[in-house]
Amino acid sequence: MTRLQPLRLHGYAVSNYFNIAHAALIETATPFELVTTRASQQAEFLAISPMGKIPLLHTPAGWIGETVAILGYIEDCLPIPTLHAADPFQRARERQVINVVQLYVEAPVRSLFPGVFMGANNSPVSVAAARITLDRAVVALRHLVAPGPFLMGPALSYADLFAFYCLDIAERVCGFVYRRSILAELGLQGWFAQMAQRDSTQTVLALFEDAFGQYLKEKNATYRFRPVGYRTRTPAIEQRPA
Ligand SMILES: N[C@@H](CCC(=O)N[C@@H](CS)C(=O)NCC(=O)O)C(=O)O
Repeated sequence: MTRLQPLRLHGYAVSNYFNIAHAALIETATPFELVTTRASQQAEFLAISPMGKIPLLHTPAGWIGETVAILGYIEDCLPIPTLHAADPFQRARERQVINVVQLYVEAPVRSLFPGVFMGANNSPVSVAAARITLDRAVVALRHLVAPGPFLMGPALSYADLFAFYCLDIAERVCGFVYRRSILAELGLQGWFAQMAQRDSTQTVLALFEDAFGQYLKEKNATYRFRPVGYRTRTPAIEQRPA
């Protein structure tokens, strides 16, 4: 498909979902612009993002929300399969991993954001409930992924991008709440360290570190953040204000 104007990715770099979509655009060499946009429940925003969430992709045909749908669109616009395997079975397995990470790692961890990143408290009930789902997800992911060197084999896939940004946030939350390392339990520290070296990751996480430090201050968060010092390595991208 030919596009006359670049795609515009709306959101901001505190969001792990925005960061997945940003990394996918870089990794697929898709031309794009970033537009800083905060999630909102205002009617005007709900008209383009019905759940009031970020990220959002503005395409010549209209708006797309939900990261999985955004990744699907990016991939479908490419001339050849790039970050999904060509083989239908392998592709389905990649999507299986993405779903497991989204529903059974990211969602329970997100339920704990208030007490970690937002200056509030998590009830013992929510801490215990999240742990049950996380424990099951760890067992599931041990069955599903084996770095070789990427999660699904020799090639980078959307499963790697999705898992990287969700496990990054999960590692922070699980360390803080449970004093446990989900990466260690999954045996994924080596994979994670390799992923962190990619140019796309460095670029995305450089923006994350700036935005996240500011966000935690705004929220008076209990979580203490030590920036790693990621540096933008890919060519400058136009960033428009909201
Ligand atoms: N399922 C959505 C989740 C997106 C999401 O939760 N985004 C967060 C930021 S990381 C958000 O917009 N939160 C605001 C809200 O939930 O009101 C996706 O895949 O894009």
